[in-house]
Amino acid sequence: MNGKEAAGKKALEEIQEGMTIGLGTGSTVYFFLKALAEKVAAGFKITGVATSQQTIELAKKWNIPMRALNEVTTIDVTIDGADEVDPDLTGIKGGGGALLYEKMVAKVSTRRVWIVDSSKKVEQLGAFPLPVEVIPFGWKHVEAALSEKGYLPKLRRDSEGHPYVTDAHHYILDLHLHSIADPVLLAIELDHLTGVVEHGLFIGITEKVLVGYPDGHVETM
Ligand code: ABF
Repeated sequence: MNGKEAAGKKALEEIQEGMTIGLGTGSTVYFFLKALAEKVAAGFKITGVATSQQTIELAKKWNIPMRALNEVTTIDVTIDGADEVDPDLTGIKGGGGALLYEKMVAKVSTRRVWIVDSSKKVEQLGAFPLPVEVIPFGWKHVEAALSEKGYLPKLRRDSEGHPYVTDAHHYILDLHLHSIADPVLLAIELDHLTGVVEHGLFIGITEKVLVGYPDGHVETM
């Protein structure tokens, strides 16, 4: 068992029957969904709310009952992955391109639990390029404004070299910052940049992080 699988399975302990659960996106969440689907197959009653088309497809494949975000008033707990997590439980998310829907679902959720492998733990955020979701209209001007600031933006492209398009039909500029000394300040700056829809700085948006290690043990942050 690897760290992702260990954390994914451990997250089952956060779930009770009858819950509405936010279902995150990514390869760590894959293990959580697989384990959850086995409980559902054995009669465990829950309702899932997905954070991406990718997760919707997995849920359909594994017969996990789903509702759209607009069909629920609250979500009891959301289980999601992350690309980096610092000691304050601030994270960078969006490597999988789902940051907007992930942040929407997280903000509606009563509790949020991230599941990561130990490679995601960092002292300071920024080695992982920070995803910034932008509208396609005028994205080159947003890119220029971010370049002016020295943030080294790079348009995310798909395997064929076309601009990567999110589930919400936006583009993503990844900022190569190397380190982020003040995530709060940067988040405020990005929030006020016209054309930016959302960014991958998740600040105060999780209560617990389950960190899986290669030997299968899971640490709680
Ligand atoms: C998702 O989990 C994304 O925000 C993030 O990119 C991803 C982490 O990916 P993985 O679990 O595949 O390492 O929430």
